[in-house]
Amino acid sequence: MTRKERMLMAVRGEVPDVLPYAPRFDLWYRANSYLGTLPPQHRGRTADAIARAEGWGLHKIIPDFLPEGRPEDTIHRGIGLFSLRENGCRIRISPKVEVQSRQEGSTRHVEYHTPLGSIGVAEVVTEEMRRAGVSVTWLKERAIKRLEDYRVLAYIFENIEVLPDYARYAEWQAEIGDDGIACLMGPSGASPMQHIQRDLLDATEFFIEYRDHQKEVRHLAEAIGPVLEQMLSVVAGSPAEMVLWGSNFDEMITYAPYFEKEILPWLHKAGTALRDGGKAHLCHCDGENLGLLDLIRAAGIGVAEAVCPFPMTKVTMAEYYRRWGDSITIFGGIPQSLLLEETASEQDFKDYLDGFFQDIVPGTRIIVGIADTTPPNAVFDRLIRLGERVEKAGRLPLVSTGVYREVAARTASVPAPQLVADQVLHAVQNAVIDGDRDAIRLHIPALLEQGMNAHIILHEGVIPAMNVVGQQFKGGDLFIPDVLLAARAMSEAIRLLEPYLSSGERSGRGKGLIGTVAGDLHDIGKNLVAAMLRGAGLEIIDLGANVATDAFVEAVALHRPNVLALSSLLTTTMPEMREVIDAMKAAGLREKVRVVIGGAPVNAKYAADIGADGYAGDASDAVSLVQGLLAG
Ligand code: B1M
Repeated sequence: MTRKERMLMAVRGEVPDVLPYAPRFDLWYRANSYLGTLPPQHRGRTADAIARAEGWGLHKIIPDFLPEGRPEDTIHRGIGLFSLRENGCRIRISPKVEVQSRQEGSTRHVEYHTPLGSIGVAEVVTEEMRRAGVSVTWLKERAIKRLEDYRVLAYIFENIEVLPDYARYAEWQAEIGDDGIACLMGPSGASPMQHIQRDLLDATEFFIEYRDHQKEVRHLAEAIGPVLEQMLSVVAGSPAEMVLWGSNFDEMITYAPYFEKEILPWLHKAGTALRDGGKAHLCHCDGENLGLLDLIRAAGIGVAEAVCPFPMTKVTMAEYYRRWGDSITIFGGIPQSLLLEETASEQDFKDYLDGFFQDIVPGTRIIVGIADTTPPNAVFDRLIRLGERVEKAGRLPLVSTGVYREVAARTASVPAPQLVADQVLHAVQNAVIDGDRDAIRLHIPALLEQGMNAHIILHEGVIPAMNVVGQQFKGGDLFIPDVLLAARAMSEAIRLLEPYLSSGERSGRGKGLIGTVAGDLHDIGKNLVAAMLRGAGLEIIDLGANVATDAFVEAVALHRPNVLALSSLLTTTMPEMREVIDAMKAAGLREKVRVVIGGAPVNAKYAADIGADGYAGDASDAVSLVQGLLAG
């Protein structure tokens, strides 16, 4: 049986002889080949040649978005469209839209000029990104920057044609041959709204725009819809066996009500067209899926790829298999943290695998893979041993020894929200909780005019309401947009109350600097923490993402903050936090500022190890932590 046949059988829910194994290691390969640090036995080999030499299936789901020598394939990356061979289609824009591009150093600028106006995007790939193995440019300047950009973009999308390009796809399919499934790549967002969210707006800005400018956002989504329809008909009619339609679902970013409203209907639509075209429908489910398990199942997808279980997320492999295993093929299951010495000892690695083979009994609908991909500093030997283990213990059907791991607790129990009973403050509290800045502008001046003390409005109205928001977010009852809008309403309240507060109270809440460390572009969590800290009355200077160590040190010297908050979402960038702390020591600044850290891969122990003053697991804990440190 070929590797491809095994995988296809798993996709169809049939029972191959042995579990298929197709590890994704593009990031690892690109970084190590760029740095000349591939293992000696694999020097000079392509990634596919390495997989073949090791006897693994080829993981052909996520393309390389930086193809050598074909810039035209990625020219529309800034508006979320690609014409790669893996797409099986080509994007053609009508001559009514003039497209200009220019390269300046590591940055490519692309401008679209239409009769309704112009928009521009800028994307960058730096030396540092190449060293980290990154395979897609970073959008430094997004397409939507002003309200008028919505209608310009709508015009552009109304003038797009999606043409089949099956010949190049078929060549690629033939290169892969019997060693893997050439998964054709549909659009990056599963639906028009997710397309806007992922590609056209800054990740955090989207949540605000989605609430503040519903009409414009919806109008643009309506213009994108027909382009996705065209794409669906092209991919459904293609020679592919499997199609990727839908990526990066995450219970916070594509939170359940949003997923249900904006994504689910398109997954149904795509699923129906793909099934009619005889194709398996695959989604790249690399995020935190606990709050989305039932919705993803209801979407009727065939394959969930990059499934990343506990300990990197809250859902154990056993739970995934129990909830999805009868209808969805799970491709993944090995969290990448298992491949790193820093986060998993040899014993942890072995224990995980022992449990894994029990969690997936009888082993149907499983393709063993890495979620999401192998990091550059992974212990390569673990990929090899994993392959050997699958070969040895993966004869199907698997037999149970009765081990079952429960799903991890969602969060610590959330105390019931406490609000003061005072009727006159209710309106202010509700305005904060509802994120209603206009209501704040109405109620606070009215209360001040009635003679209410600003200190009472702040401490008995505004701050308790923000605490409620933090608790409800933690408990999963409020979502990211709610928190961002509440924090914005709270900042407005503080601005209005400021002149009436005592000078001690005005200056006493403190100043903070925040940023995501070098090499790390994840900024949604950091932005949330910044918003909550602002909401709690701190003056926050946000240095952004991918902040160099020197830039942190210079900013501390310049702004003299009370607190420096560092965020990191990648195991590979965690060490940057220690670098920042060490550099501050060297500059004689460490004693002058409290350093706090957060982000998915770090914890309290790590904070202590690197000499930070504290760790917070989420945005509301960050507020309590910082307030505690400032009070102490
Ligand atoms: Co990426 N990504 N990503 N990604 N991404 C993760 C983090 C990953 C866990 C996915 C996975 O493997 N399942 C994985 C990291 C694995 C690891 O190293 N441990 C990963 C990877 C591998 C990558 C790339 C390398 C993928 C690739 O190229 N193959 C690449 C790296 C790019 C780079 O940074 N150089 C990459 C890219 C991206 C996107 C650009 C597509 C996008 C980021 C968009 C953006 O931020 N502007 C993205 C996303 C969205 C994710 C997931 C799906 C979601 C992250 C998120 O925003 N969550 C994520 C999967 C996951 O986390 N399970 C994943 C919502 C947010 C509110 O939560 O950020 O955790 P979070 O923040 C929380 C807390 O952590 C805490 O409070 C926040 C609010 O409660 N917190 C702090 C955060 N910072 C704090 C600071 C504090 C205190 C608390 O200071 C005191």
